[in-house]
Amino acid sequence: MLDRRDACPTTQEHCFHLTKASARGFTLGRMLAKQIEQMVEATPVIDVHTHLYDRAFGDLLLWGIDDLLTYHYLVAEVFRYLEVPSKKFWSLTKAEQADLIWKTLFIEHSPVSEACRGVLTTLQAHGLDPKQRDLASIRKWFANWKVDDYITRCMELGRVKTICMTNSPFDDLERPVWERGFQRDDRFAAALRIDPLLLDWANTAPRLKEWRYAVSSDLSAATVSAVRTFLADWTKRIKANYLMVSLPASFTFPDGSVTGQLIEKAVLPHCQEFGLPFALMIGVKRALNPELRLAGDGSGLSDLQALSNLCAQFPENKFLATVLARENQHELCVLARKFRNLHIFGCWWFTNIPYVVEEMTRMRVELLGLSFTPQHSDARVLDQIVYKWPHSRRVVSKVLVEKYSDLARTGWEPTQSEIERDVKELLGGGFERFCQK
Ligand code: FIX
Ligand code: ZN
Repeated sequence: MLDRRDACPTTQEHCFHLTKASARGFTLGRMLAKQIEQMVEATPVIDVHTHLYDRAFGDLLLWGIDDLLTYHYLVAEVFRYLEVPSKKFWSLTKAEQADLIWKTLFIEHSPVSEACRGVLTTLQAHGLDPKQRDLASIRKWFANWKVDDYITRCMELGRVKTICMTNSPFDDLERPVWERGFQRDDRFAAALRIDPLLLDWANTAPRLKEWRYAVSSDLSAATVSAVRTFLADWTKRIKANYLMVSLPASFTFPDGSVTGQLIEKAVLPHCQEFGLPFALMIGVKRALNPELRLAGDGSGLSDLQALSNLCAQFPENKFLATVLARENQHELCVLARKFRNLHIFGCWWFTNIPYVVEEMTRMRVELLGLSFTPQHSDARVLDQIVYKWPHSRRVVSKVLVEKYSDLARTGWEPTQSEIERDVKELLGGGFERFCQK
């Protein structure tokens, strides 16, 4: 096998030369594949959607082993095995729930699911030895950390340069912090989350009224104007980078519903005025099993005609989108090929397992080149960026190595700086440009 990395005769730069690999044709040399992996590992990422908070929000920022173990992904998994009724589970303290999850998912069974593996990757990255199976000493280690230092450590380990938060003016714990004001940590970017406005108008209108926005329950011009004032106030207050909603699988547009009217008359004109994208996460079935609380949401097949209509009817608006059902992913890629005002991102929630991330990333590259954002973490616990990013990066680099190898077979030799450029594009550069244009 010939493994060369000579200076390219046509440029001054190094090219990733081909290795002749027996009868299977050409592949990139193993050393060069390693270099691509290292590049993907080392490039800082913009995490475009999380549920993490600037430290000014105090306890809203979850971190540490007990929060890690009681992540709702793990709660859903522990209920598969538990004999205790859910009421009893919810009556336990957080530490007791964590104990039970550790015992059930890590000690009594091998922790092979993606969410379980994530906990172990995190412990390992911190230099803890997961095979000791010693939760007490893990807790002791975490107890020594101060949140400020821990934020920096997790961001360094996950190689995350910016964390986009999910910021809801409708959250009674979050709202007062914004209203009081605080010194922003510029590593945390804001996103204005508006689910209650779009999905629960009956209960939201009275709240807006209480906050002195002159809305009535109808959607008159005066009400729409007051909603726009509300959106403008909060966009400015939090310096929002985009507006966001998560929508049920049954979402349709246009359909004359209150949701549709608010999107059309208030949200989209507002986004246009402020030059902001509107992010849609489509396909959730909330409270499929309410007993499981946050862990009880499900997934459904969506009709992406709604997204297609939005992109076509509002070409001046920018849409960020991710969809939950695996079965919707191909259609979403096709839509992104048709509409330049659509940028797709992330392998959301149930699709964030290596098996599906790999197929989605490969499909997206094959249909969209590099004009998409392969992943977001959706982290709810700070520590999760320490595992979610390495797990995702591994898959992204695997697909990239495969794709550069395919190019190499044609005689196209990507240079190191071209690969660097491409990786930056995928890990936040493309997203940033889409948001700015
Ligand atoms: O709507 C969302 O932002 C979802 O990501 C969450 O509701 C969900 O609970 C989650 O954490 C998924 O990863
Ligand atoms: Zn989320």
